[in-house]
Amino acid sequence: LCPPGVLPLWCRPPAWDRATRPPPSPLQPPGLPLAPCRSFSNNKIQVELDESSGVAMMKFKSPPVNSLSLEFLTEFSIGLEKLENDRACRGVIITSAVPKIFSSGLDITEMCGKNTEHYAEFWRAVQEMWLRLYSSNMVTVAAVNGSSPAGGCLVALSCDYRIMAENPKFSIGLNEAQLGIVAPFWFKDTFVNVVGHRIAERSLQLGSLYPAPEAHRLGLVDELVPEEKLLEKAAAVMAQWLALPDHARQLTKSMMRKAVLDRLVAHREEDIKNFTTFISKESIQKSLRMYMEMLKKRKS
Ligand code: CO8
Repeated sequence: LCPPGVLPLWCRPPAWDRATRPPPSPLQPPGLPLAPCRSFSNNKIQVELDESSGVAMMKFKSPPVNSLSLEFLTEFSIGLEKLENDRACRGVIITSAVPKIFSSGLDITEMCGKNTEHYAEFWRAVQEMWLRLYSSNMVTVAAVNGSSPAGGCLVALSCDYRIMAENPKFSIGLNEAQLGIVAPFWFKDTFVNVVGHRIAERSLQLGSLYPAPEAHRLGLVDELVPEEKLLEKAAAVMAQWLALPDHARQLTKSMMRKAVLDRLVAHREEDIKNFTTFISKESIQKSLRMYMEMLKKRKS
């Protein structure tokens, strides 16, 4: 049985089944063979797998801000599982179809004013997404083409390589402390594994969001490129990583990440309990409500 938040294979949306090849683009010169491409889509995420290169492009398309709702997380995990089990797929580039936003992180409305059963289901879906992404055998490249706070940053941190658009208006970081909440140990572990203990400790305590150039300086992202070159660069990096034999790269990745993954797997139920207890506190609910109001005020 699948845990709540993850749909069992037999009741997954038919849209995720093998789609027929899209009609030829009007730009495609007549007579030229089409690159074999399969696309899967739902109302949150679009995936296109180029079978000739073995690379999938996963685009978040949940406006206005690609917030990671229960539905989004469920579709994300399904998409990753589907690609993972597809022998034609060796790597995935994760990016956004929403201008200026990669992902605004966990959907705060899922953590506000709901009951404990809902919080538990939501948190299990967050864990599931991270476990799948962080442990993926595929090469995972984040093409961060917009702001990426908190859970959005976690998605990027969980990939093998991060390339960000060099726009200083785009920021990234684990800003949980600014919301009056605490990033769980596995967010922290993932962050430490990328930037090191000192930078992670300071950034987590201050809930720092870094503009792209600063994020690059700190090693939070590996490369900055002009936005229009982002996907081209991601494809080039992917080709470089895929040039190595899969088994050696996969075993190395597993060796580097296993301890952190095992820690959550061993404490999964306890982590869900901690989350539901923490998020149900009236003081925490109040902080989240105030934060949402601040977002709305800032807008008007
Ligand atoms: N969840 C839900 N709704 C959101 C979120 C979110 N994370 N982010 C933005 N929205 C909503 C806004 O409230 C607004 O709603 P409405 O249109 O109804 O007023 C709409 O999306 C558009 O937002 P903005 O107008 O702010 O859009 P901008 O393009 O100006 O800015 C930003 C986009 C930069 C993403 C901005 O919205 C922002 O900073 N959002 C907050 C991001 C954030 O702080 N996320 C943290 C979420 S918590 C998390 O991911 C980890 C939690 C770990 C849990 C640990 C617990 C123990």
